Amino acid sequence: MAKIPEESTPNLSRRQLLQRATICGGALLLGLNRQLVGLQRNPFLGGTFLGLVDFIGEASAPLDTPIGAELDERLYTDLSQVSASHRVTPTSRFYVRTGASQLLPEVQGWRLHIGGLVEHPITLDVDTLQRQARPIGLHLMECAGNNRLTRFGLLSVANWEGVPFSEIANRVKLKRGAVRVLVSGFDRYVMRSRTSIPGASWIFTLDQLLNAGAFLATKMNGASLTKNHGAPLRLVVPGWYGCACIKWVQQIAFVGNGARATSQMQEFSSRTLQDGIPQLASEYEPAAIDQTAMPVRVEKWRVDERIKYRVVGVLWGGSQIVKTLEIRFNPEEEFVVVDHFHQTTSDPWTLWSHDWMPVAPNVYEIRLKITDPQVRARKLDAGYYDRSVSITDV
Ligand SMILES: Nc1nc2c(c(=O)[nH]1)N[C@H]1C(S)=C(S)[C@@H](COP(=O)(O)O)O[C@H]1N2
Ligand SMILES: [Mo]
Repeated sequence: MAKIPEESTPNLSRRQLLQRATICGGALLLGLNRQLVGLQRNPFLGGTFLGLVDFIGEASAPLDTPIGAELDERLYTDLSQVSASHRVTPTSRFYVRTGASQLLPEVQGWRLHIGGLVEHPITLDVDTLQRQARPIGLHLMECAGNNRLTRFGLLSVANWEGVPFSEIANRVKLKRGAVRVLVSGFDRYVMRSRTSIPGASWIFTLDQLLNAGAFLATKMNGASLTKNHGAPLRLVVPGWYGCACIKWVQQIAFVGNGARATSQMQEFSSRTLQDGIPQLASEYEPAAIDQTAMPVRVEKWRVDERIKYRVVGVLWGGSQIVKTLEIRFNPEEEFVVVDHFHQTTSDPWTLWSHDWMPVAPNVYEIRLKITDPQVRARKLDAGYYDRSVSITDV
């Protein structure tokens, strides 16, 4: 597989570095302990939780803290906090891949234009859409550039509300040949980005949007969208990478089959595993997330005078329910079946855990494998989601 370009971390200000230094340690552990008590199947009950083992070889970017501004703004979610009772990412910790522009218009008076190959273009005000919105449920979002350098923190789950795309499409009568849909958001910024090309829009086939259950979100986790998450309107395409989930949506245009790919589609072509950088929208594969899995924390316990570890992780992506998940602790070791894994839905993520007693102190590179036939797991199998820990105590 070709090398996938990485999301780069903007430089941190001194203040941000200082903030970071103060949030480590105690508070996190306390919070975790509380969550662990809430875990249903805890094979280590009765043991003492000693702490988390850090993943090594990943960037030291701060987690759960906004850094940078505008197009370069990022927030990496601390995934070590995910548990059965914390399946949804609180909005203040939901990842941010692009911050809101300082030029973003006010929400009052925001309009959505629906045009292109339609009999009569229409303009909807945001109030109309907000009145039409309803609960949609939990959906995961992941940036296609999520990787070690971002500590895999460009991955989150929210409980969404919004208007199904089917209802938006029903408001207009399509002309012949209107088979694709161009969704565009507001994208003018004051600052010049160091890491991204401005201009967020994506072209889907109408069927792709309908089959995925795409919707225009107005709320997440019970409150209006925040500016950084696309207020007042953002597209969510369940199962697709975040780059297709256009924020600050202003325009929906029905277009023909020959439409050219947008700059956003081209910018993300290798991260969405396209073949080269196709010129036409029709030459793009859906930017869907393949099935994948990774550890999110390694817990260290003392149980009956012995040191034991528990690896907790998530599995997400794809559209099939996976039966068997396997784990390997170094390329020389064999894959073994993950102890506690049972998937019931492919969206959002599924938590799994595995009890582990390493044989010797060592650096272990943890990789997961999905062995079900016919499951595409290209990034997983290429080692893209490998995470390493250094074990000193066995
Ligand atoms: N208008 C607009 N929408 C956008 C982007 C953008 O830069 N501009 N970035 C996309 C990318 S790359 C991702 S991963 C998701 C991130 O959404 P979030 O910041 O709410 O997590 O938004 C997508 N939508
Ligand atoms: Mo992204």
